[in-house]
Amino acid sequence: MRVAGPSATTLINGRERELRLPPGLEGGPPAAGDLVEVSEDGGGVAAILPRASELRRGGARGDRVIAANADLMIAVEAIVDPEIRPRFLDRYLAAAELGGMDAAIVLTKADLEHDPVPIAAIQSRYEGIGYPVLKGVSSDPVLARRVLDVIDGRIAVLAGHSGVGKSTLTTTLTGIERATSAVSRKARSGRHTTTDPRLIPLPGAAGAIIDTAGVRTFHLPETEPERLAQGFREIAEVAHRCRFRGCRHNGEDGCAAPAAVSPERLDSYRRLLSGS
Ligand SMILES: Nc1nc2c(ncn2[C@@H]2O[C@H](COP(=O)(O)OP(=O)(O)OP(=O)(O)O)[C@@H](O)[C@H]2O)c(=O)[nH]1
Ligand SMILES: [Mg+2]
Ligand SMILES: [Zn+2]
Repeated sequence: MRVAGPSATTLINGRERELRLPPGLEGGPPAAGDLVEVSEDGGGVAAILPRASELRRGGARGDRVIAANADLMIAVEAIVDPEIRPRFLDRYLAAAELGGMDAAIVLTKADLEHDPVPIAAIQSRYEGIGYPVLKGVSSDPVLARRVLDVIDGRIAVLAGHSGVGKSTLTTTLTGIERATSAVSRKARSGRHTTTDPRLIPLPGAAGAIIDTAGVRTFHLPETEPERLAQGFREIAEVAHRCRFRGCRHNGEDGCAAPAAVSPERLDSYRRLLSGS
């Protein structure tokens, strides 16, 4: 499903079809991965079906659904160019947990010069809490094969900042050419290349990939403070051991989080709790 102004590209029995989007469509606009009901005349979208999951991001103009019905979010982060930022990674992971998806991490640009020591530390931190972490080069079929193993026939949405290699990896996974563009060295943050987020079935295997448009900064949607810990699986797991019910894990007496959670992850959580 690709939405362009008043119409959406849909996949019907493996063929792409443009369908009209009626104004005021309930729950709309549809997002990549949405399942829709086709109108009686066959030319439009009649309804968006209830979603099994949602990857949402926040923003000044309200939330946006980046992908619907994905089983798995793959957070794509470049090791360098742009520099890896674990705080951002934690926001994506929280968005996946809160949106009802499993998550994994792919670290790209392993071919570019970098210090391996902090990268190994990041890798073991996330593997320690159960997220698969793969490292490699987006255009390398060896990495793609390992990503396919993690996807394991499911629908996976690739999420991450602009210029990290989502579209390059999508092309390696699916053989379908996706627009990519070089990261501007000066801006470092990269240009926004992908403008047509869409679901692409994986060739010769069950499952599909949703390549999304990267952003410069990713914000979580507004989340109730008491719900935020659900976005951090290892905090949620120990919360029942905190002395106080409804503990915010923010320096309270008898909080179980500091002993069980890495300082970096706890810091990410607390920053989100304080709205930064
Ligand atoms: N050296 C190297 N370059 C890479 C790698 N992955 C991606 N690139 C390059 O980084 C640039 C951006 O890659 P894209 O695949 O367009 O990134 P994207 O995440 O889709 O970016 P947006 O669509 O803006 O969100 C391109 O020039 C790619 O060739 C990698 O593993 N190694
Ligand atoms: Mg892209
Ligand atoms: Zn606590």
